[in-house]
Amino acid sequence: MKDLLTPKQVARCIGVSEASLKRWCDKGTVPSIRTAGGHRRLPLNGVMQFLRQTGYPIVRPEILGLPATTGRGKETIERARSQMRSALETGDEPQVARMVFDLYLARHAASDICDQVIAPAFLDIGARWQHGEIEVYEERRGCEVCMRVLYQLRRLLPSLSDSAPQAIGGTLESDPYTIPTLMVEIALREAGWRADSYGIGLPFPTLCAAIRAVRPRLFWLSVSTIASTPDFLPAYSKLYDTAVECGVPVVVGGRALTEEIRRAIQYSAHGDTLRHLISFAQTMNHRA
Ligand code: B12
Repeated sequence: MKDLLTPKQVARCIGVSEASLKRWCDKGTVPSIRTAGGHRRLPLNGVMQFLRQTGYPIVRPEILGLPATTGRGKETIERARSQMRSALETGDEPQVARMVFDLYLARHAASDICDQVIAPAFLDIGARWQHGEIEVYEERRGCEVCMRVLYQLRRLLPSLSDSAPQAIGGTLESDPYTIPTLMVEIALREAGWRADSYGIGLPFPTLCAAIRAVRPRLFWLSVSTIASTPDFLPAYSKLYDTAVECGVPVVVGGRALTEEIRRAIQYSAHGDTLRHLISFAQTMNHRA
């Protein structure tokens, strides 16, 4: 995937003349910039947003770095949900990518694709691993495929404004789950936040240090597993106090935050899904 495209490439991709494409650039219908030499260049994410809004059919998706079959049919959440598990289990990256990008082009939010298609597929994969129906390598390979496709999706999101509010987050020490925290980053970026996941396995003290140094407008914690509840509770409490001291709201979510744990901790918001997170983040952004 190249991040800047020429008018000729985009024209070939959607089957229109280069002259029409250049005209659209000049009218601002498609976002474009000029090189130092005066040539028009189109940012990939701007082209993607144009295609989403206009529904222009993609004739040559490979020019945008998308799988060759992208845009050949109308993908629905229901159909993708039933096919995603097997595509992930078999490591069929082009198929996973095609489903994700077709849904995105059909104007489904990236956060809904994560909540309603990818997360349920992994729930099934986990159950099938538990029952000995698939091998560990199949699950692990599916995670790698998913991460690569999510990073591609992230590059297609609209550009963020300089005044976008900042959000940071990640997972705790002993929590190796990479997918949910990346999904949170994508969901917040889609909602107009300058969101950065600091990754997995972060000790509590370093998260406190990050909150103090960065002072983001929002901090998230994705909790998929808790190694020891007696250790977690006081350490989390210190983290929350640090955030309050710095005026930073803490949003928590993830499979390990059972009702029992949630009753024992404080937080600004909890979400079962990315959609919950976005609802909260939108109310915060309006107060900016
Ligand atoms: C992939 C996977 C792994 C991989 C992860 C690799 C990676 N790169 O991330 C690895 C190999 C690390 C792994 C290890 C283990 N795993 Co595992 N794993 C899974 C699996 C299949 C998918 C997890 C996943 O990423 N799902 C996709 C995400 C996106 O879904 P999600 O977490 O639900 O997130 C959604 C919401 O929770 C929410 N959300 C999440 N974070 C946040 C944050 C905020 C702020 C908000 C608002 C919302 C939010 O939004 C997300 C999108 O909708 C799950 C099955 C399952 N139930 O999901 C098992 C599962 C969690 N694993 C399990 C087990 C048993 C293990 C191991 C013990 C296996 C072993 N014997 O070694 C180890 C333990 C590791 C540890 N230290 O805890 C069990 C847990 C059972 C239990 N009750 O605790 C499960 C449920 C499988 C099963 N059915 O048995 N695992």
